[in-house]
Amino acid sequence: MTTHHTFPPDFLWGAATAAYQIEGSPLADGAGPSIWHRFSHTPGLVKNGDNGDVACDHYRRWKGDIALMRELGLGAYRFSVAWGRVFPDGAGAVNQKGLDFYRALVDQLLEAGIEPMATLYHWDLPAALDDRGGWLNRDVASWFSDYAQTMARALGDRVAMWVTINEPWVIATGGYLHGGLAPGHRNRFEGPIATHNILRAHGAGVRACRAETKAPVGIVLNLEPKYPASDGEADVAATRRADAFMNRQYLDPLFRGAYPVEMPELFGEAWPSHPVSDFDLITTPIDFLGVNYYSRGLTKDDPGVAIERASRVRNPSAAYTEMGWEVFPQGLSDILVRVADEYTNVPLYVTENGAAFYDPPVALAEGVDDPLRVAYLREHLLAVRDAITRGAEVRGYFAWSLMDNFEWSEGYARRFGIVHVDYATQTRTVKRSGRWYADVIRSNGVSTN
Ligand code: IFM
Repeated sequence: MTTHHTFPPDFLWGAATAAYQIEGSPLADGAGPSIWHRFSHTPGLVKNGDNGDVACDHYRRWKGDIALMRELGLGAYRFSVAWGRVFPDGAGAVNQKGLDFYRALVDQLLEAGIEPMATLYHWDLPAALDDRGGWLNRDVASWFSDYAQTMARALGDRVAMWVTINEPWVIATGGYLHGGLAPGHRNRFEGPIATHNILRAHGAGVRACRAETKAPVGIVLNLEPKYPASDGEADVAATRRADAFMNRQYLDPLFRGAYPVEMPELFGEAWPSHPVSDFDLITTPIDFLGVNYYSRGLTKDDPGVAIERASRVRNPSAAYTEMGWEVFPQGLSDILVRVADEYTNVPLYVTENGAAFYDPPVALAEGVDDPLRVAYLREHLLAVRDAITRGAEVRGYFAWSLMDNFEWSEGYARRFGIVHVDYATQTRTVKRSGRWYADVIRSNGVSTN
């Protein structure tokens, strides 16, 4: 017997992308280069030497892409603005053509009946600001605030929801601590400085948006619940450290005005002290929290790992995605409920969730059959519904990603899309997962047998 699991009547169904991952034409119409442009053009840093020069060519194909969103029945589209299109030098003079691109995109989305959710920062810092220290420079908070104010002034009456910053943990850890992402620094001292300035910039950005628009403003965190690999004391303590490092390092300052007590011990002499007044800025109230969820961390004590002294263990009975991430839907439900119970009663949105599984580079005549992705999405949507029944106020869900795209240091080798992209021809083909998701949207729910 088929059961249909319905969602609340006004639940928002969307899909997400980010500027550098899909747009291409990174220097068109007066745009300034970003740290990702530089990073991906440095030999050896991105798999197969890939870069975002063309990506999905969305900068030129955006009209067709919106038509595709309409075909899928999306209620909302989460995209990001490339800071360097609007401010080629990161600060100072506005590049009108860059602003016009996003204005046209937003107008067309509205015409298609799709709510625009704009993320102001999804990792592509203008290179000119990196030259001035980037996220390590305290001035970044005012650079970001000026940029946020410009965007909110230009589009505040049309963008339905604003996100300041996407995934602070990844920006600080990948960009400044371990160096796998732009700008590629590997420095224990820099990670916490970057984190703190990202959070300050977020607070300043919220205030700047509020000065210009009544639309809700929030931030997006990537949260990964940690579970101990055993009941042993060492693994339980490691799990607490891993949780402090990845989750509470961001949740606590945003909602409680202080970093977790574990932080000085984790970073040792690299942990800085911060002016108390910074936390007034960081705790500036937000209207919603976006949660990006992909997997959990099954955690064991590992003294060999810097900072959190913990590592992930493989679960032999679980399925894994091509990113090497365990498929664990229960973690999504658990983290949403935890955030609602322990941190905030602002509405929550799942702003990214999805999976990279192998899809052929070229769509076959019969399309792209991706049963693993369908199963992943189904199980995670049921987990969202479970979180709602457990009391979490989850108002919407955005599949990552609308289409296959540039997966950062993995280049084009990982496909997350519910729409397939043939990069040689730029042909888009809706995958089975995309058709399945369109049915979910149409019926406002998930069917199971
Ligand atoms: O592609 C990324 C995205 O840019 C941020 N969140 C995780 C995704 C998958 O790795």
